[in-house]
Amino acid sequence: MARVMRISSMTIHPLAAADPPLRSSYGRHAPYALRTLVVLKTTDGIAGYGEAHGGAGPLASFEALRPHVVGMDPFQLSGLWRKWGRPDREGDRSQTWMVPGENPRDARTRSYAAIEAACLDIIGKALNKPVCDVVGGRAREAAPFSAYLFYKHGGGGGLGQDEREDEYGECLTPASMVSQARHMILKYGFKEIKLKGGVLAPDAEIETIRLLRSAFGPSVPLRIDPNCAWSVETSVKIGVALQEELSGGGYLEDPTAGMDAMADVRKRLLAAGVETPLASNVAVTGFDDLLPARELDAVQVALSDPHYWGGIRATQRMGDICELLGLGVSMHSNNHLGLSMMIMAHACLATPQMEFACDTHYPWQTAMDEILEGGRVQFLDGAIPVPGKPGLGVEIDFDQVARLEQRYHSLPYRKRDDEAEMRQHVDPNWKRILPRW
Ligand code: GKR
Ligand code: MG
Repeated sequence: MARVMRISSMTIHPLAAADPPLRSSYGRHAPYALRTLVVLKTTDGIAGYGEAHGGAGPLASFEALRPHVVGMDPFQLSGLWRKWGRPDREGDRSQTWMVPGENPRDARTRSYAAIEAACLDIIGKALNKPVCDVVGGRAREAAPFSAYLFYKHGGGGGLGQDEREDEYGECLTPASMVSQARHMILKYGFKEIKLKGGVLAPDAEIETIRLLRSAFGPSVPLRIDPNCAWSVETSVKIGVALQEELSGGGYLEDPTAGMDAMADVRKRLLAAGVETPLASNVAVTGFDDLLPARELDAVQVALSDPHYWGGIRATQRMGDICELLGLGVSMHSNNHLGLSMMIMAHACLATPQMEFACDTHYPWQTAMDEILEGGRVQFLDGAIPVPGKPGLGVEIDFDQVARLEQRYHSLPYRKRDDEAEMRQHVDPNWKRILPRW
């Protein structure tokens, strides 16, 4: 009988990486983004890595999960999902429009996702296969990503000695967004554009999209995501105004808050002859949102995320369900480092239904805070090819991890709070109001 491999240790590293002052309807990003690195080692001496969101909440969740992980066979992921991964149906309904990236109901699912990534990394290394092949093979040879544009204040992120060069500069006008797009596309080769909206008044954001359209032409699909900043009325007005610009593979993402309001926007857009799909990572955050989204016709493109939905295999399950329901699939992102970049790439490679270029915040992080051995993940024409190495295809630079971990402990940040940053630096009375326009 084959010898069973076991997880012999689990180490959790809380990390802080410099992050520029990006804006969204939540407020403004803090000078550091928090992440968590999970390192699993096996009795055979194989190390596997997972990355998750950061701060005190995730750390507690990983500690609670530890007794289930140490001693387990890394191949036995279904049992761990059954015990731990499934979303807590008794918990509060998703509130991602209140706290960016936080879905209280899915805390366990998110910690499961990082453990699964590390186990798949181990399995891939043991079998000498990339993770996308371990989970059923690749649907495409490279994972395409979009240029994720943000209005931002001047500053590259970090504080004091850690301050980063401001590669993109201040960007608070429609014209400067075109420069940001040109820079990012030239550097990475992205073929689709996502604009984070909900920051400037609607007319200025309409102008931004129009300028992007005339700068890049109809072969570059555009999407705009104001994170629910608009009323139904405003969403319809903008959807009608941008009918042409968002056509040809683009979409309107979370214009307004809540499934019913999204359904209302859709109904009114269709009545006006506008078929632009509505996408969501706010109204739809988990498996039990998919059916209502379809029944109400509130969402036509669901945004997956291998961190939030429960890993790479959950992303594949989501893709299958979306196909059955006739929904399109794209991928959401939040601040992340290179390890998550690879987790997202493998999820995309192995999910046949992922027909849109995925979101990524990667251009906003710098080489100085990369935790991968050999530096940053490389894009080829806006996409990440199947890596030549087994597992996730990357190794960790533990000197860098030590630096980012020490920094985490020296900083006061323990959870993301864009509203507080906004009050401190921009508007002392800032409060996130929905809808703002
Ligand atoms: O980084 O500010 C940000 C984004 O707004 C992020 O938090 C969102 O979760 O990118 C995300 C989205 O698509 O909603
Ligand atoms: Mg979104």
